[in-house]
Amino acid sequence: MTFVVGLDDPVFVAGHRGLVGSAIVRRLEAEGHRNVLTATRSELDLRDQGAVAGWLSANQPRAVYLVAGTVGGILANSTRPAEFLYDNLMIHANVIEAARHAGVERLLYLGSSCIYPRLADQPIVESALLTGALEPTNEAYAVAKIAGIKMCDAYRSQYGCRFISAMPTNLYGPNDNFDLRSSHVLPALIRKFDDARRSGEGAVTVWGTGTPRREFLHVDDLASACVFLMEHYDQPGQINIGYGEDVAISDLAGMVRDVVHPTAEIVYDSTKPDGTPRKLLDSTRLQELGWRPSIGLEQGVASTYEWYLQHAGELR
Ligand code: GFB
Repeated sequence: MTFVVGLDDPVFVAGHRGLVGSAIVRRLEAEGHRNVLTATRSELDLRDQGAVAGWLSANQPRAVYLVAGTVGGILANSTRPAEFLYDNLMIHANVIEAARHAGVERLLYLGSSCIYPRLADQPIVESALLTGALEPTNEAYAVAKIAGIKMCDAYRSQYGCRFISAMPTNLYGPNDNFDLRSSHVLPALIRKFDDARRSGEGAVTVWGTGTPRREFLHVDDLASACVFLMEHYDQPGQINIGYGEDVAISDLAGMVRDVVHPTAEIVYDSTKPDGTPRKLLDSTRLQELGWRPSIGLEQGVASTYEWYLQHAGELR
């Protein structure tokens, strides 16, 4: 049941400017794909139903990577729930419906590990979906993401669309968001330690208690998993994409400190939320299909910091 996407076949990456979309474009181009379709936000607002329908009908992609969305870290999620719900629901609904009408043969929809219950058994298996209450700090985003999974499944069962859903763990890498108001923890820590190093500051503040555990996957590994799944996976329900190990936020902070500003002291701000205590994915199903990650966290932190140093000027 391998799905072969020819090197000249049109493939649409929705969300190509983001962390994930840019990595998928890099991956497809590295594999020799010559017809990767993209559209900037000013060219195509994915929340605009008519525009999305027109664009897909005109461009006729064979395959779609639906990796666009309004995303952010714990603070952005908890303070902008309306945007996280509206933008993501509209984007998923518009692209999935337009893909059906345009006769798209395969679509990969990307969610997030926050779809699982806050206190799910660890590591989290796919069948834990909708078995318990969500983490309040990201409930809006999770509800939108769950709706996307259910849309793919509903379009598969009612219309026969071969649309799949994949749920990645926490991601990081080049083209991440380093804005401290909206970023995830790993780019935030790189930025905070680098700012402190540059200004001669001796202490760096880490939000929460440092005890929550998170699993981090480099986005180049994620892109390789997405391309692999597009070609080798065709089932309803979501499939997890994880690294296989997690670390405490305090361990991550120590790791970033050692790379960026080794003499800095770490201070915890427990007035900031911890979020979910742990979310380690069980990625057995993906491993059984034959995919494995290749970039370890220490190596990934070091290379992401290198990228940040090269681009810090543009990001400030
Ligand atoms: O990465 P993060 O924002 O998202 O936070 P979640 C992970 C942990 O790192 C939390 C702590 O316990 C934060 O309190 N942390 C420490 C920090 N210092 C910082 C900092 O400077 N910035 C940030 N952002 N965190 C998000 C969800 O949850 O993960 C989304 O809100 C999505 O919906 C995404 O699922 C993958 O892992 O808590």
